Amino acid sequence: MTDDRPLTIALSKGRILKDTLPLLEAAGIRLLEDPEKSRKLIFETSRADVRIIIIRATDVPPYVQHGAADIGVAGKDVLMEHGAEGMYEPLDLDIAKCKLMVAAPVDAAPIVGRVRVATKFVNVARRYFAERGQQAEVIKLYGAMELAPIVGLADRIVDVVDTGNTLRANGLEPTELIAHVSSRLVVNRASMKTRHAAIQAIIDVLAEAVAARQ
Ligand code: PRT
Ligand code: MG
Repeated sequence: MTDDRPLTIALSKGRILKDTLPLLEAAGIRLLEDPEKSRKLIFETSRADVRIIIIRATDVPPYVQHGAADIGVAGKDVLMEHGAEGMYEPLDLDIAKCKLMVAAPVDAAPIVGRVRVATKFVNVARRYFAERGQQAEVIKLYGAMELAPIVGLADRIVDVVDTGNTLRANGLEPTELIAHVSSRLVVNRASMKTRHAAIQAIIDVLAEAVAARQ
């Protein structure tokens, strides 16, 4: 089966876009304008058969899962939270690295009984504390998790940490590592069959570009 629609790649602005563009260049895919300076959401590329859509980082998995994008780049944190249904994860791009961690106020006392956890990663947090047999009340937030322990909304937070500066600036410290995080190439399962040659060629070139950077 052939498909004449352009191959659609879903990216998010910020660190993922910045670190993915040089890898895509190796595959001959260059953006014709800078998304960071545009309000457009769909961008043509130097390849007539490839377009790039720019969406929120957390929206990349649903777009790829449902086939609105054939390929996407998403952090492992976002993939762990969303689940991998309908997608392959063929390549670790080794970019946008960080850690998913539990953090607590500096020198906090151990929690006896139920711990209150503020996070945007509610599924990851529920799974993590359940696996350890610790009762947890998980409170969904959309940002500024670091504030929650300061104002008494939660005892702990679960968030991604890079330098740890944001935690430190708010009197918190990382206490437990949940997972090492980097960004992954994800591919819609149906696209992988119907557009196999085009997609496999991109995976292969990206894999080479990633290896060349190590
Ligand atoms: O920003 P938006 O709400 O649109 O979505 P997002 O935060 O999910 O997107 P974005 O672009 O900020 O992050 C995309 C992906 O980059 C994440 O899903 C992670 O996989 C990865 N990544 C790598 C990070 C960081 N490093 C990181 N440091 N994502 C977020 N941060 C945050 C962190 O939570 C902290 O608040 O940056 C802040 C600074 O971190 P420190 O530890 O260096 O102070
Ligand atoms: Mg962000």
